[in-house]
Amino acid sequence: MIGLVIFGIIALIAVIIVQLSKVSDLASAIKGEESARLQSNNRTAFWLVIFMIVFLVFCVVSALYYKNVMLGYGPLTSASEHGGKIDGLFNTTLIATGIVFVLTQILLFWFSYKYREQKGHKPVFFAHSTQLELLWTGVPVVVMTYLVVSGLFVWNDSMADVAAGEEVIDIEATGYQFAWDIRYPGPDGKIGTKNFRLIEPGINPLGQDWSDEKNIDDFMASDIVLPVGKKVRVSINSKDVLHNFYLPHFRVKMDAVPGLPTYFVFTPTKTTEEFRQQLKDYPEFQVPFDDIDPEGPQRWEMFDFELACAELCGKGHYSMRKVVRIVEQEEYDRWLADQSSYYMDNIRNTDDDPFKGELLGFEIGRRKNSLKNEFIDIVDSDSGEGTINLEYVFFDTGSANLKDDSKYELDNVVTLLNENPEVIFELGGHTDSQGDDASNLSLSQARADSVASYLAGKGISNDRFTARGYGEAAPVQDNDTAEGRQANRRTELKILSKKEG
Ligand SMILES: [Cu+2]
Repeated sequence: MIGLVIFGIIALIAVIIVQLSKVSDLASAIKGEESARLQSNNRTAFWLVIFMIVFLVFCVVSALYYKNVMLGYGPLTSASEHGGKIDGLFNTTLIATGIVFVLTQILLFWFSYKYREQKGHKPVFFAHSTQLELLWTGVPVVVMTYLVVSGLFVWNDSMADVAAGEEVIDIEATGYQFAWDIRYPGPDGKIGTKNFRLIEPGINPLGQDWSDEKNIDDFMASDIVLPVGKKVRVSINSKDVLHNFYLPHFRVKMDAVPGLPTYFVFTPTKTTEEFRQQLKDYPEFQVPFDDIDPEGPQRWEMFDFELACAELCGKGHYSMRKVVRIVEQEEYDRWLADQSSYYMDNIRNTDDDPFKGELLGFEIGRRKNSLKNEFIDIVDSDSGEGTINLEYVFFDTGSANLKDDSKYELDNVVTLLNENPEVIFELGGHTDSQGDDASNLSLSQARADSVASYLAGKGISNDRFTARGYGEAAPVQDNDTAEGRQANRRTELKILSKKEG
């Protein structure tokens, strides 16, 4: 509505100017041609100078007014290592073109004032001036050369790939209509291979090749979370049309091209929290985040870095937004530990799994870590006592023969016992309630003995432990269900206390 009123006012002013010029035409007819033309020239020349002043003041004032909401200035200075150089380049270009802009505007309007038609002034004509030609060719050549060369340096710097052996966090962004899939490499630090022929919506959205072990621990993240100060290499892909991976606050912008992976390497230098503190000091960000709730949080408090698609890729283009969180290293490590592998959650032991029924190195590593955590928690506790269920110790049915797979768990136990020589313990064998009590008791004793001899064979001293069969006497779950019975058939490592001295 206000816009309409302003437009109306401008239109009316234009009408008035046209009418005034008609009046002056009439006046010239009355007063005589020449003096009327001189008067009109004077007036036009005067207003041109006024226009120039108003225009230049408007340019400067509007630039200053909007400074704090433009990338690169005030609160929105770059949050990445190379970003400052790109901003610097923009500023150099702005200063160079700004000087030329102001000078040419002043000359343009001042000349039309100074050299307007006046009584007794005669124009001078000259066809050629070598000095002038040299000046207006030479100066732009020097300035342009400087801009292009310094631009090349910044370009090479910003677009450089990771050097061989350099530490980097590899992630992958795949754009499609209308979202991004963000894939992290998992604990092995390597992103698994993929093939578009393997893409199955809902089952294998990226076409990951499950026979590549690097894929096993890869996980998909809903937000992009990255540690501050670490180099990140984003590999950028598209599944359908052109998209563009744009992180405005980090001055990262790269096309996502179907069939042609691109990349961008950058290093975040400010955490989300630090950036909010940077915004906090500026009035533009001290306003309510939500106009409907003026008492609610302010804009700086709700700020998040974002990933946007900067290619108009279809009608859902606007929804290709993701939050980017930059955190301290400890928080990043905690977040990583909470993520779970796409393969383990969705593919493991299904018909799509080429390793169905096999034990994977990745799983062995996971078991090792969880056993270690349990063990350390008990040893570090006040009492120093507690029981660990050795989940991955298996026997042949009805026998005390250890299955081959058990060696992973038992070797982990040996390592922990060697690292903590003060620990003494009991090995407990347990069965379910099927079969008669006496044979269950003897089977459980035989199984505990079998684990004991394995440990002894690996050099764990006999005086640190005892082996005891409990038969069916100590169930942990109901023996009425198959799962309950399975849980009751178990081998336990009971840490009794720390050996004195
Ligand atoms: Cu897009």
